[in-house]
Amino acid sequence: MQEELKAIQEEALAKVEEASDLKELQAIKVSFLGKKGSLTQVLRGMGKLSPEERPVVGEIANQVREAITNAIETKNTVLENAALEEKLQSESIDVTLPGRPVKVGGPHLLTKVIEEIEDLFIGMGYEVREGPEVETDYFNFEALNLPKDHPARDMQDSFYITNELLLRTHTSPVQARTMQEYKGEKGFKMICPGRVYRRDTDDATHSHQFTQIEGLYVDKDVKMSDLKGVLNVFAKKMFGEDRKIRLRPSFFPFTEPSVEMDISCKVCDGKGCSVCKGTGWIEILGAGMVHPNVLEMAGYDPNVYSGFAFGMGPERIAMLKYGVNDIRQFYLNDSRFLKQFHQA
Ligand code: 2NL
Repeated sequence: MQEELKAIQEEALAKVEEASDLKELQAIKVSFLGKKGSLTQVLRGMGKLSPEERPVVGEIANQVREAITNAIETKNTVLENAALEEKLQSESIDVTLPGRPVKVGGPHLLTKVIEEIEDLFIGMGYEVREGPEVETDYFNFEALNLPKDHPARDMQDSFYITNELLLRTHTSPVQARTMQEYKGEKGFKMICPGRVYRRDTDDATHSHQFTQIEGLYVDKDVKMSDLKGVLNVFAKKMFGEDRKIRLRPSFFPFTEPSVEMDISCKVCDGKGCSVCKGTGWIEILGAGMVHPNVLEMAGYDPNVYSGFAFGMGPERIAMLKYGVNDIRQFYLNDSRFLKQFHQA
């Protein structure tokens, strides 16, 4: 029996030594020390031994069990370390690999142009104001010298919500509201950028919703020459110092006199080409001296105060500056169009 135990120990130690993974080691443990394991089987036969033999064999059996248990434990640690090492190796990250590029968005071209115009006027002391897109008939038309029966109300077909409410057709109501807020008591300079709406059929140059930036300067002694000076600075900063401007007489119900401003064509430098349709000039905006009726309705005494106002379409400005030939490009959000205007 002692021989048998020795043989089991030898066999067990050899197998443990050869075990190549934890699963195999566990199987070896069961096959020797488990309920039906070979050591257990031998120990079951101890009952047949004589009382003298029993303690001797018992001690040897314990030694064998301990030897096998120790060997398994040692091997277990070795295999566990090996398994951990392999896991670390296979899951290791190569920190020297270049990162995957992250796609970054940027402001819309129209947003950039609007912000550029805002910055320009902020630099000249103008405050930026916004107002509601759903307006009252009063602020959108009445306060701007467009009474109910005024033919200009047909000129710009509007989206009415009720008899008194509509989607604003220009940003002028923001200016009318601002004048009213200052109660005719002091001068101010402001611009108001924002979305406006008109019942137009969309095509390359028309959209039923678009943006506008209007400016207003009210004070004692504001003159037409002030308007011309400010517009000249704007045109040159926006389109280049070598641009020239000219003012042509025009008509708006809310200004008198009214003008339209052209800049000299950048493509042909005023000689005449297809871009300026042979005229050498490109129309940029409308402007004028605020109509006395508009000042008066807002609470300003037109005998004491005067003002100039102007209005422009950022889409048109952006189209001219960046060579965009269809206004609908601004609203389609086709990334192939948009990403051309992202700088790194
Ligand atoms: C254009 C022309 C213009 C104004 C807008 C204005 C506003 C007030 C009083 C007087 Cl509160 N005028 N705005 C004046 C002249 C022209 O816009 O062609 N816009 C795209």
